[in-house]
Amino acid sequence: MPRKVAFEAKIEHLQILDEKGKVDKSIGVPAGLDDNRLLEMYRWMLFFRRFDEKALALQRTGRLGTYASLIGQEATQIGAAYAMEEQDWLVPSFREQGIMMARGVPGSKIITYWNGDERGSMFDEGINSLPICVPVGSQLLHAVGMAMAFDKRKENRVVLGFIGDGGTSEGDFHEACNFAGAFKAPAVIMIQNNQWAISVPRHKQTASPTLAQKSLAYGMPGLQFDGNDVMAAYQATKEALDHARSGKGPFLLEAVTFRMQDHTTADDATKYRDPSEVEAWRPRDPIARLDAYLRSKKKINDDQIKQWEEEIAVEVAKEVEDRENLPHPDPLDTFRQLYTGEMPRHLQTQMQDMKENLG
Ligand SMILES: Cc1ncc(C[n+]2csc(CCOP(=O)(O)OP(=O)(O)O)c2C)c(N)n1
Ligand SMILES: [Mg+2]
Repeated sequence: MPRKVAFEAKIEHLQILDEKGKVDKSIGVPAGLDDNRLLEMYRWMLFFRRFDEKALALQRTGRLGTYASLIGQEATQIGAAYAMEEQDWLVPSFREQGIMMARGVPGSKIITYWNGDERGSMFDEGINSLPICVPVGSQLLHAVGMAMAFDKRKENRVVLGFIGDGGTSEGDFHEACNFAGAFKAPAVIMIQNNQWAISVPRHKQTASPTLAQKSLAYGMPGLQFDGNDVMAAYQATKEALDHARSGKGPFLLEAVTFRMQDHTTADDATKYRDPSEVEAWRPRDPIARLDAYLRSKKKINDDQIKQWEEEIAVEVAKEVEDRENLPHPDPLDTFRQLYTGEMPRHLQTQMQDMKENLG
């Protein structure tokens, strides 16, 4: 007996700028990305990379606790940053320092955070970003909850929440997606699929051929894009944010990218990852790709890059200096920063105890 189709769907993949830096003519450069903006985005990507290299060097010389590098993932983060509007909120995980900085979080805060200092989680009023979040997946519940609140208050804000490929196996991811779908929350969930979750490869994470298709179970659209293509990252995020902003509910994005470095400085990827895999991704480098495009249009040259490199070296050094010039934290802040409301009695007692022992 013939059966009716109960549900049918497909997941699209978007690429605009190919590995050689050529634009797909059938799509074209996204409206909203003129050459000047593309140059700004290039400079930011270079800044992210140099900032990360500096952070890795600080860690190796004992000046930084630990660090999670975004090298290889610059395009997704800057593309998404440019697609957001001023009033939108960013909810990062722990590898989103690029988009955080592009949204106004000072680099010194990122370094302060990774030094285990809570002042790295305190941002000035007007910076619409939550702090770094290490418990995998938990940040998306905050993201969707915030989006639901903005919706109830009729505020024109969309929340962009980030998660990794590994994070999609957490219950928190599914609960966040379910709430977002059921309540039509103005939220965009961005999965940065960098192919690895510490030592677990993407193919062992889930049997789903794509991560974007997880959207279907929660009644929201999903789109996969080339995460090393800055134009696709911008376009995909823009479409998703527009969708959420217009009251149609959430959107799930999957950026297909690659973690070029170790998971964090506490990891050694050579123990579980074949170096040939890293080499295979090198030609897909997001910065080189935009470089090739802008050179072909004669919008960039070696002199300009050299000037940026010099400026960026000074800017990165300034962020480190700002961090290292901070006065030592008060150990009692450990207690004070846990509660913005009233501190429970048992913690007050412990705090008093510590105060006396500190002398
Ligand atoms: C709830 C929880 N479980 C385990 C960890 C340890 N941990 C930190 S990052 C990570 C893997 C995350 O992989 P993915 O989501 O792909 O993000 P990526 O690190 O690749 O950016 C794990 C297991 C954690 N921080 N939180
Ligand atoms: Mg990952």
